[in-house]
Amino acid sequence: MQTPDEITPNGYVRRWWKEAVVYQVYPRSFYDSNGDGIGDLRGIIAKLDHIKGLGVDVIWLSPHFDSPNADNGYDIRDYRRVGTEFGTMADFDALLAAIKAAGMRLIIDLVVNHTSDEHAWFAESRSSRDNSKRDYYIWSDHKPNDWTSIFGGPAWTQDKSGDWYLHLFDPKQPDLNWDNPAVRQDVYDLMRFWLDKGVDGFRMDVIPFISKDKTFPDLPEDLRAKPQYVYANGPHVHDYLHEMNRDVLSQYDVMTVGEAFGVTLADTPKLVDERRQELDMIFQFAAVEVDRGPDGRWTPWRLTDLKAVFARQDAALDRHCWPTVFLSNHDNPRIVSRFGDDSPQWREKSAMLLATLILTMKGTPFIYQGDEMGLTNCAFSDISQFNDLWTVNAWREEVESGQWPPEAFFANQNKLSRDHARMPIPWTADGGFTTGTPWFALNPNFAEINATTGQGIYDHYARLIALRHANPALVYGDYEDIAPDHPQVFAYRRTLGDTSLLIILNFSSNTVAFDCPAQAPVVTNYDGSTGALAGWDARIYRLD
Ligand code: ISL
Ligand code: CA
Repeated sequence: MQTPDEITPNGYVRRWWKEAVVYQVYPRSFYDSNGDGIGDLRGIIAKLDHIKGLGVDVIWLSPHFDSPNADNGYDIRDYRRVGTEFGTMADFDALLAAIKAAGMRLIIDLVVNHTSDEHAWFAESRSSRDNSKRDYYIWSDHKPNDWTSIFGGPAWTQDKSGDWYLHLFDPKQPDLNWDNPAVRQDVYDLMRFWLDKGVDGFRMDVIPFISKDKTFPDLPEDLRAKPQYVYANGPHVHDYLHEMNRDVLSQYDVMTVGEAFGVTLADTPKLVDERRQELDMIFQFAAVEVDRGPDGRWTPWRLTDLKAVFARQDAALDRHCWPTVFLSNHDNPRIVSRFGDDSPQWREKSAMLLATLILTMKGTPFIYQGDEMGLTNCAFSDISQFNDLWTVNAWREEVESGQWPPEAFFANQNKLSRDHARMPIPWTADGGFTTGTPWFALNPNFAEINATTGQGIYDHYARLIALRHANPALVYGDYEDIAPDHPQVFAYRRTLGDTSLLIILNFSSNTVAFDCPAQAPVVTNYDGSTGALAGWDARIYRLD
């Protein structure tokens, strides 16, 4: 018999994945166990105590599949094979078993908007116009419209047959044709393959892009710099997600989180309202876009804008919807450099403050590897130092063409590049990522900023996660911003039944007077803080 759902005093259905804290591993850069310079699955097993010690519940593993790595694994050649650089299927099974033995769960990346152009389906599909897999991808005998790839350049490429295929990302990432029922069945089968192994769910890459408007209108002028808001609004996205839920996901006790690139806050409930049976949660991009201008380039951000995002998110989602909380991942800069202060004086305090924010907000928190060590952005000064195709393409299109001076390009990339987060993890003052040559350089500051020097930040994460697990109010509690207009202090209450917690965060290096309770905080990043807020002071009070 099924146990009846437990409901919180404010009306949420309790679920394990709402109460979980997730830690993202980007396997290429986590830890190399065999000296070939590439992080691997055995490396994750070797460092599992580090993850477990934080107290997290779920690991999200970025793609570990066979891939030619045009986009570091987000271009999959074979969904049922482990990339040779990461190990074998036996290593995967050992990793999954070790994660379960440690009392944690594992979700994997589902990248099915597109495959690699080296996937067997595409090899067949492009082989001739009448191949049985032709319709697995999106072909046209002319270039249908002016859509652009998210990575730059046109989204249509002409192939050998003379026809054009659609790729919303790199030409090596052709988009699958989800209108073909055989494609959907094949995707559902590969999902079952991993679910039957015991994985606990999926993070779904750019999932709102799966349905295309086949009338292929040109991009509207106002969305030319942000075409994701067009691509995410295809006609059948909800039909397909509902079908996937009904046929696959609902048969397992798993969690799903869709990467909702191009989805507005207002449209979020359509994907996650539990009554619609599509996805459990999505990553909404509003918070990580506070420092992006209308052209997508970096622009200074204000705390009041970030607070407004959390307030709007809370207003947009009722008790039938569940949010995620994240300020970093493998596509974003380092959290402390972006939202904190990575100068030697404030790096540690501000990293702890940001941890406090993420772990006391309503929604499932996602921590990105290395943020618990206080890792920072890198100061890049030459195009040869970058790995990411997005940056390399932008250089070609914007700098080599003379549109942008190199200094402006580097200034922007040093704020926003995806490569900051993809640098190998410095485990020790000697680097400690590999005994060989790393696939990508470590941040040159690794002697000072590494897992050992980051122990204080790590311990703070662990304290906060323990506090969250002990206080349902931090998970489910109502959210109330008590000073939305304050330019430096972010202060909010989380209330559930009789329990209320007050979180006060000084987002500045200045001492700031703020009305705080007289009692001692239950968790703080300063010893016994009372009185005015010190620089990057972060305090949690229990009010009952
Ligand atoms: O990374 C970005 C810019 O910061 C985004 O534009 C990103 O491309 C978008 O969020 C989609 O990301 C996902 O799909 C991409 C892959 O490159 C990303 O790593 C992945 O997270 C294509 O699969
Ligand atoms: Ca390796």
